[in-house]
Amino acid sequence: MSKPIHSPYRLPAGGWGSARSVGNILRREGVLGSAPVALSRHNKVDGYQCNSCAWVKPATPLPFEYCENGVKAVAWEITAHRCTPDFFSKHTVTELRGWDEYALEQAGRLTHPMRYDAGSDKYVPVSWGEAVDDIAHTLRAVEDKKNGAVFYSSGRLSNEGSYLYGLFARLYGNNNLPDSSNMCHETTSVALPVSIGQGVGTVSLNDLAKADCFLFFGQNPGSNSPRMLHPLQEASRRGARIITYNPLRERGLERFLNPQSPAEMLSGKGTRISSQYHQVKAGGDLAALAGICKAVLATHDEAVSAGGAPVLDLDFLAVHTHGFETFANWLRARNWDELERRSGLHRAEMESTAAVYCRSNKVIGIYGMGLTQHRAGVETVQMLVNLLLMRGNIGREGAGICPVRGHSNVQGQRTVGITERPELFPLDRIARQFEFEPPREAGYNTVEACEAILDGKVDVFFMLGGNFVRAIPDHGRMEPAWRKLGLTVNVITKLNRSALLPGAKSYILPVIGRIEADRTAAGPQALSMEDTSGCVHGNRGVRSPASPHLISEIRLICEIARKTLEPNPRVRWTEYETDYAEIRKEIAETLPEIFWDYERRMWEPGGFQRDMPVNRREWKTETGRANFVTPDALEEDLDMPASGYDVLRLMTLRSNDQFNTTVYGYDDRFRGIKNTRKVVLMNRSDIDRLGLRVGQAVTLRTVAEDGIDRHLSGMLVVAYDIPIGCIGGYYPECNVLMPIWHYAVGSKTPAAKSIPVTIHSDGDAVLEPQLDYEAV
Ligand SMILES: Nc1nc2c(c(=O)[nH]1)N[C@H]1C(S)=C(S)[C@@H](COP(=O)(O)OP(=O)(O)OC[C@H]3O[C@@H](n4cnc5c(=O)[nH]c(N)nc54)[C@H](O)[C@@H]3O)O[C@H]1N2
Ligand SMILES: Nc1nc2c(c(=O)[nH]1)N[C@H]1C(S)=C(S)[C@@H](COP(=O)(O)OP(=O)(O)OC[C@H]3O[C@@H](n4cnc5c(=O)[nH]c(N)nc54)[C@H](O)[C@@H]3O)O[C@H]1N2
Ligand SMILES: [Mo]
Repeated sequence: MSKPIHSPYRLPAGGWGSARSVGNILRREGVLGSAPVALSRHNKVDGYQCNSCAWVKPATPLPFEYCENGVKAVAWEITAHRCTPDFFSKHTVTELRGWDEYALEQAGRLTHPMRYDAGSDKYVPVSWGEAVDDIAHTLRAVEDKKNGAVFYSSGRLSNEGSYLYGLFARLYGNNNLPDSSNMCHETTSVALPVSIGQGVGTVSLNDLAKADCFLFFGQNPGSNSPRMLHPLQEASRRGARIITYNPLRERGLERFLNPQSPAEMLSGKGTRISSQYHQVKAGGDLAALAGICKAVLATHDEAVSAGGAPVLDLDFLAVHTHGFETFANWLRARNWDELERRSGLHRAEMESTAAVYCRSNKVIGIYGMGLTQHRAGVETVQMLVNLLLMRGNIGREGAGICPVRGHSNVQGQRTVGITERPELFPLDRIARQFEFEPPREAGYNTVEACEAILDGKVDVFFMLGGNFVRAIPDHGRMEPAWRKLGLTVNVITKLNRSALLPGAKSYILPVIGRIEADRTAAGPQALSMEDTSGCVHGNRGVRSPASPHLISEIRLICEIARKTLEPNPRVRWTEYETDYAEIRKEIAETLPEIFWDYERRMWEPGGFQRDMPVNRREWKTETGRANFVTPDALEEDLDMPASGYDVLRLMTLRSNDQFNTTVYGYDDRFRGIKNTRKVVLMNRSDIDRLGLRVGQAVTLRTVAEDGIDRHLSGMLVVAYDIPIGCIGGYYPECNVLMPIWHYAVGSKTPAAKSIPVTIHSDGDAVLEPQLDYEAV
C-alpha cells in the first residue's frame, strides 16, 4: 500500500472529488456498466430505498436522488465480486482473522450457506435445510430461554422482517432484541419521550424548507448523510443561518458544491454552509447549550426590564410546558467561568449563537452521534430541546428537533417492535392478536447482552445483519468471550469479523439485499422502510440476487420460527413467507394509528408520515406538557479522571470512506488523510506538550481503574485542527479502547465520543515519520 499522507483538503464537499470517487468505486466493484440501471430506481417511488443512511427521501426526487456515499453503498451490494465455497476452502478462519475489514468485504457477496468445521478450521457448505434444523434444535434445547438466547439486528432490516423477528423472539420467550440503535440513537429514544412525549424527530422536509435557523450539533452530513447538503445549501442561499457546534471543522458543514449542478461544477466555488462554527470540546455541548440558554434568558430579562417585547414565547411556556421556572433559576445560578471551562468556548461565542437564535422565528435543532455517544448524552439532548422550547420552536411549522438517524431503517425497526424495552411496544395487542402471553420483563440491550456474554449466561447469539462483535466496545474482552458461545448465527451479505469468531457451532447464512428482486411463489414482493423524518416508503428490488442460493431474510425467519416454536394457528408463518402483504396486515393490526391503509400509502410519493402528536402540540408525557429537564450537574464525563494533565479525550469517528464497520477504502478525503486509517488526530500543542512528533507511531492506552489493559499501537500522529485535550481516531479500530461500562447514563449508548486515554511513543525505532505531510 502507498505511504500514508496527510494533506489538508480545501475544496468544498461534493464537487469533482465526489464525482471522481463515484467513478472509481463503480470500476473497482466491476459494475461501471450495470450500476446506472439500478441507480435510476434509487430512492424513487416503486424503486428501492437507499441502503446507506436514513436521510429523508423526498416526494419529488431529483433525477439523480443519490450521493457519493449512497453510490458506494449500492456498489458495495451489487458488486461483481463473489465470496464462494471455493474461497472458504482456501483460507482457514484463523488466517482470515488476520485480514482487515476492507480485505474481508472485498472478497465479495456471500453465495452459499456455510457451517463452521472446527476440525479443519474452515467454513464448509451446508444445505439450508440442515442449517435451519440445527439452529432450531439448538434454540429449543436452550434451558434458560430468558437469558440463553439473544436476537440482534442491524438497522437495515425491513419493517416486515423486523416485525416477524420481534414476534419470533417474544414467542420464543424473551425480549432480548438488542439492535444497532442501542449504540446509536438510543439516547434519543430515552431523552425525547421525557421532554416531548415522542421518541423520534419532529421535522419534515417541508420544515427544513421553511426554517430560518439551524443549530447543528455533532453530526457530519458531508460524509454520513450527504443528500442533506441539498436542503442545507438551499437554506443558506435563502439567508437562513446555520450554526455549527463540532470539535472538528467538517468540510460538508463549511462549503458544499452540488455535483449535480453543471453551473456550480464549472464555477467550482460552492456555497458556504455554516455562518458560525464553534469548535466545542468533545462532550462540552451540555455546557455550551446551557450557556446559550442562559444568554437567551438574559436577553429576555433585559428586554422586559427595558419595557420591550418578551424574547421568550410566554404563551407557549404557560400553556404547553412544565418545569420552566426551575430551569430558569438553575440557569441564573450557573456561572460563565464554569460554562466556558466545560465547553472550551468563550462566553461571546455562546452569546452570539443566542443572539441569532433570538432573532430567528423558526429554528431546527439537528444532532447526531456527537451528542448521543457521551456519558451525559441524554441530558445534552434534553438541553437542546430546552433551548428550542424557550421560544416555542417545537410543534410548529419550520421548527423542531431533528435527530439524524443512521441505518436506513433503524427508525422503522424500532417502530414495529425491535426493542428490549416492553413499554415501547404494545405487548397487550400482540397478546390478543396472536393469543399468547408475551414476556413482560425487559430483555438485553447491546451493553447488557455483552455483559451477559461475559458472565457466560448466553448460549445462542443470532445476528440478523450487522457486525456485532466489531461494532461493540471492548474487543479485547469480548472476542474471547464470544468464542465460548454455543452457537453463533451470522445472517449477513458479506464476510465480516463476527463470523470469524465462531462459537462451538457457527453458521454464515447469506441473504438477498434490498436492491435485489425478491420473488416468492406469490410473485414479486415489496418491503418497506421508515426514514429519519418518520415517513414510511415502499421498496422494490431491481437486480437479480447475487447468487441463486440466497434466500430472503423473511423466509429465513419464518423457517426457523416454524421449526423452533410450538405451532400457533394465529401465527401464519407460511403465509407471511410467501406474501409480505400478509405481514403488513399484522403490523397494521398491531399499530393501526400509524399503519392504516399501509399497502396503498407506502407507495405514495414521499411515503406516508407517521402521526406526530407533537406537531399538534399534544404532549404524551407524564405531565401532559413538554418538559424542561434540568440536569443534576454539568459534568460531561463521570469516567474522566478529574485531574491528570496527560489524559486526553478520544472521539471515535467515521471516515468518508466507510459505512460503520464496512471499510470502502483508506482515504478520508475531507480530512485530507490518504492510504491509512491508523491515525490519531491531535492538536499541535498537545503533540509538543507530550514530546511527540508529527508522523511518528504511538500507542493509545485507556485510563480506567478496572485493572484491564486496553491499548492500541502503531497509530500515526497527525497534527489537526482539534481542541486541545481532544483527539480523534477511527471506529471500529479504536473500539478495543472503549470499556463496556463506559456508556451514556440512562440509555447505555456506548460513550464512543469520549474515551479517556494516554499516549505513548512507540519507541525510537519508529520515531522517524511514517506519514508524509503535504502542505498545499
Ligand atoms: N457514509 C456513511 N454514512 C453513514 C454511516 C457511515 O458510517 N458512513 N453511518 C450511519 C450511521 S449508523 C449513523 S449513526 C450515522 C452517523 O453519523 P454522525 O452522527 O455524523 O456520526 P459520526 O461520524 O460518528 O460523528 C459525528 C460528528 O460528531 C462530531 N463530534 C464528536 N464528538 C463531539 C462532541 O462531543 N460534540 C459535538 N458537538 N460534536 C462531536 C464529530 O466531529 C463528527 O463530525 O451515519 C449514518 N450514515
Ligand atoms: N467506537 C464506536 N463504535 C460504534 C460507533 C461509533 O461511532 N464509534 N457507532 C455505532 C453505531 S451508530 C452503529 S449503528 C453500530 C453499527 O453496528 P452494525 O449495524 O452491527 O454494523 P454494520 O457495520 O453496519 O454491519 C455491516 C454488516 O452488515 C451486513 N449487511 C449489510 N447489508 C445487509 C443486509 O441487507 N442484510 C443482512 N442480513 N446483512 C447485511 C454485512 O455483512 C456487513 O458486514 O456501530 C456502533 N459502534
Ligand atoms: Mo448508527
